[in-house]
Amino acid sequence: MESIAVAPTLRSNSNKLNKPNPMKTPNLFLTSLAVAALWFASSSSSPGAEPAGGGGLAELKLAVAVLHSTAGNKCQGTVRFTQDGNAVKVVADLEGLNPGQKHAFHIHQYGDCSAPDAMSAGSHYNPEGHQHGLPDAPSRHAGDLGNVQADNDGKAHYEISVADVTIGGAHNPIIGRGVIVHAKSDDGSQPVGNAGARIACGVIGVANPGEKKP
Ligand SMILES: [Cu+2]
Repeated sequence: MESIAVAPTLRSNSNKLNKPNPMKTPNLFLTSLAVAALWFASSSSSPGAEPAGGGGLAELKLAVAVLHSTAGNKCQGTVRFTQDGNAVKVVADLEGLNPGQKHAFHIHQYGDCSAPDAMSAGSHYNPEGHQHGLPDAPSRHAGDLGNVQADNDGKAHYEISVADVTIGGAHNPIIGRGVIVHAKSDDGSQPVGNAGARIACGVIGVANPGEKKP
């Protein structure tokens, strides 16, 4: 997106002096060049230093999201992602849920939990423009992971394997995006399953391969 969008803007800037903030686009362009240079430097100069990510995001096998409660809620937990061939296995361990209740569980578009209600994470991660659905539905968002079932202590262990995303590959990468737990269950209805408020939010990041599950 960057190079395609930026190049025409640079050309037009050189012809039009009244364009607002003419330095902004070149700065962005140089920044992205610098980031790209750093990317190549880090991926070529540290063999073996980071087995899970030394070859770049496309080779990531492990990711993790640490979920923190949103304002007024107490849900928290950890979600681990493992690339397994063409599928990603998702394993969630959560607490602070409503005892005995199902809670919607999604990957959302942005890895931004900054808003107190986590609305900053955007809507469901849906890069292919599908309708919303539960995991067994013929059409669903890539981020539709269904529901977790809380036990009588408000804890949930949930596992699901999904084939329509990758951790950092070319096909619907999830690294850097958000994970949301909702107050209500996902009933599969349009547009987002009637799942209510967001009670926990986390960002999918590169997992420490040495970190063992408790
Ligand atoms: Cu959601």
